[in-house]
Formats: sequence, C-alpha cells, structure tokens
Amino acid sequence: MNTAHTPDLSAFWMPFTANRHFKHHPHLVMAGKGAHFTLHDGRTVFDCLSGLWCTPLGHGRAEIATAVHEQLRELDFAPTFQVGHPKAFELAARIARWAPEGLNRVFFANSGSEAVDSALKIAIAYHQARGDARRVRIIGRERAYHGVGIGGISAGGIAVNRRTFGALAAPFVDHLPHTYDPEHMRFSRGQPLWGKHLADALERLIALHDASTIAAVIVEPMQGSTGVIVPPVGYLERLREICTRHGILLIFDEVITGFGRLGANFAAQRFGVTPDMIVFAKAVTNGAVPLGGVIAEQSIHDALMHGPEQMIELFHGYTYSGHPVACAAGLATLEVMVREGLIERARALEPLLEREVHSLRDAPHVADIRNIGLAAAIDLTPRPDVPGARARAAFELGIEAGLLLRFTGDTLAVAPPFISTEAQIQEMIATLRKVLSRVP
Ligand code: PXG
Ligand code: PLP
Repeated sequence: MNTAHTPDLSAFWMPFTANRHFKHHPHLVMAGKGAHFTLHDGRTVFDCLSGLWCTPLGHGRAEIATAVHEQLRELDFAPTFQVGHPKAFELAARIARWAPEGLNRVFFANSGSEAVDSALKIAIAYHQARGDARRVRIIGRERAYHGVGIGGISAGGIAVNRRTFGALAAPFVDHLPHTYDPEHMRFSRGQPLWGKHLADALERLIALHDASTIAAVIVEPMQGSTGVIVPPVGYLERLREICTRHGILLIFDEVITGFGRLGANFAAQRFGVTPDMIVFAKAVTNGAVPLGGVIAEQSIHDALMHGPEQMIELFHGYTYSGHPVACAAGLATLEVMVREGLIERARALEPLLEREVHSLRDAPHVADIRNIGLAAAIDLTPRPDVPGARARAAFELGIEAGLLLRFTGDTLAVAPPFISTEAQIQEMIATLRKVLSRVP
C-alpha cells in the first residue's frame, strides 16, 4: 500500500471487521464517483453492493452535496424536542407519500439499529395504550439481521451476533424458522415457489405463547444481510393474515429493501403486503448522512395520542431524530430518485441482473444463486478446512480485478447502484466469473 497516504490505523476499532487482518492488509477508499470507488493506490473498483446497500444514486451526487452545504449554512442543528424545523416535517410528509396507504406517521432515528429498537418500543407502547399491557412478546426470525441494538439482537437471528450478549437480550422473544431450504429452492429466480407453509410456524408460536402475549412480528421482507433470502410466494401474505387475525402488529424491516432496491418504493408494495410499520434507513439519504426511521400506520400513532395534551405521549427519541442536515440529504435524494426515474430503472435492470448472475451457475465453487430486484447472492461451497476462505479469496481477487464485493461466510452479495449501466452489470458478472475461476 502507498504509505504516503496511510494514516495510523491503530486507533479506529473497526465495526464488523477482522481488525488485525485489515490492519495488516488494508484497503483504503479515497474517493467515490458514480458506481466506482478509487482506492489508495489509484485503482478504481466497481461498487458492487452500493456501499453497504446505501448508495443507489451512485457516489458524488452534486444535488445532495449542495443541499447539505446549504442546510449547514442555513441551520446546522436545531433540537426536535419541544421545537421543530421545517425540513423534518417536509421529509416525513414525503416519506409518508411514498409508503403504502395508511402508513403516514414517521418517527426518525439515525440508523437502522435505532429505527428497529424504536419500532419495537412503539409496538409495545401501542398495545399498552390500548389497555393490552400483556402484549410484550416480539417474534423475530432465524437468520434475521435487525441491527445491533439490544432490541435488534434480541429479535435478530444471527447466532454470532447474539451469542456473547445473551444476558442483555430481551427475555420475551421467539423466532420463526427462516425460509431457506436449498433442497427446494436452489437456483430459483425471484421468489421461490416452495415454502409458503413455513409461515404456519407462527400459528405454533401463537399456540405456545398465546396471542394475548405477543406484541409484534418483525421480519425483513427479503433477508439481506444473511445472503438475499427471498420470501416464498404466498409467505408474507400468510404472515399478514395470521397477524391480523390475532391482533399482532406486523413490522417489515426495510432497511435494505426500502427506497427502491426491489424495484418498488418499498418491498411492501413489491409484494403487495401491507405491514403495520416499516423500518427504513440507508438509501433514504443515499448514505450521505446517517438517517433511519419508522413509518407507522396512523391508528398506531393515534392510539398513543391520548391523555392531557401537554403530556409527552411516547418517552422515546434521539437528540438527532430529524437532524436538519440528514433531512436535507433525504429530501435531495428522493427528489433525484423521482426526477431520474431510478426506481423504475432498478425494476428495468432486474431481468438483466437475474440473467447475468444465474449465468454463473456453472462457475467454479458455485453452490447456489438467489436474486430479486437489484440484489443477488452467490453461495460458494466452503473449503472443508477453512470455512469462509473461498469468499474472502474472491473478495481479495475481486479488488485486484476491479470489483468491490461483499462477503459474509462463503456468500458473496451484489446490489449495484440503480444508476449502473447495462454494460457495467454485464462487466461485473464477467469479471466475477474470472475471479471465481482463480479462487482456490
Ligand atoms: N435492519 C436491517 C434489515 C439491516 O439490513 C439494520 C437493520 C441495521 O442498520 P444500521 O444502520 O444500524 O447498520 C440493517 C443493516 C450487509 C450489511 O453486508 C447489512 C447491514 C449493515 C451492514 C452490512 O449485508 N444492514
Ligand atoms: N416517485 C415515486 C417513485 C413514488 O413512488 C412517489 C410516491 O408515491 C412519488 C414519486 C411521489 O413523490 P413525492 O412524494 O415527492 O410527491
């Protein structure tokens, strides 16, 4: 690595990173433009995962930079406790217009993790406000990623994220089975046809715990972090039907799927299933400024609007809920998405990505490929001696070949920016094929 640009790497304790390995083999990103990053040695790499699913508009968007700059000059910060500023109200209204009918009250946080914890708290507060204080149980799902807050690791289903912190996890949670079964869905394109019945496990959890103790079910409509696990046809519909029948709130965690990744505003619209709350983050500001939040069905909000009018209704909020700079970035992002028709573009590119990624079926080590919207995952057969080594090798060889890939375990994920050209997507897959042929 070019040491002229290398800062001292020791103080930054990196998140979800093998710190010692990174600091011996660092990759520093120096700049971003469009669908590419520039690395410390001047090479450019195609940003295969849109940052971490954050940047559908591509990097270096002047519209967002200008909006942020102007906002900083006009009003850098104002509290949203007891006072307000216009941009937070404007962005909330805009997001409500993008959401399914009826979901029109927006609570702001600063990340997906905070937004998940907010949604779980709103669910419990809602039932309490209705005089149903026994409903405190949360149902999550195996393999789910709901961030790293205490609520998120409790409802989440990724074992390594929970193992060390069991003592902190919320006590009243249970988990649905995940929906991935390679025997029935290997190499399926879009939604697998098999697996709707897995939603019936919710009936069994209800029989076990009793519906009267369950506040909410939280699921990612498409499980992103664990490797693009696509809901079977009819599965989400069935969860919706069971939740409605038992008075249980259904929360979609759309931190990855929100704002166009599946070719619709939200996965809720793509799948035609309306939850009671949607959790969002990431793409809402094109990653430029941290922002997350919860979109709640109006009746959930209204149930909490009781008691004397001078009383705080929900004892929850962050200093930076509705930060003016984040809201300015959000408004600019959504404006660009509309003006450039980028959600339509994501939808139009889906068949190409599907065709291209499934062409890797006969590439070395490929065990499975899944896709929906502008997202896909490729499972590699693990090396028996060192699980995870193949995907890590693909990651390193990818950088040499001009691709910044994302890997977890032995799964590679791609989710290119919506501004990608057809040629760029084709080239990404052609390069990936070469990379796989070199993976030991
Ligand atoms: N919910 C979901 C569904 C997520 O995907 C979070 C909550 C937490 O968001 P924050 O902003 O607190 O990180 C996420 C985050 C990956 C990857 O490689 C995915 C996430 C984060 C980092 C990497 O798939 N998802
Ligand atoms: N563009 C897309 C892709 C939308 O889905 C919607 C809302 O439903 C809009 C624009 C409306 O935009 P706005 O809320 O900015 O009026």
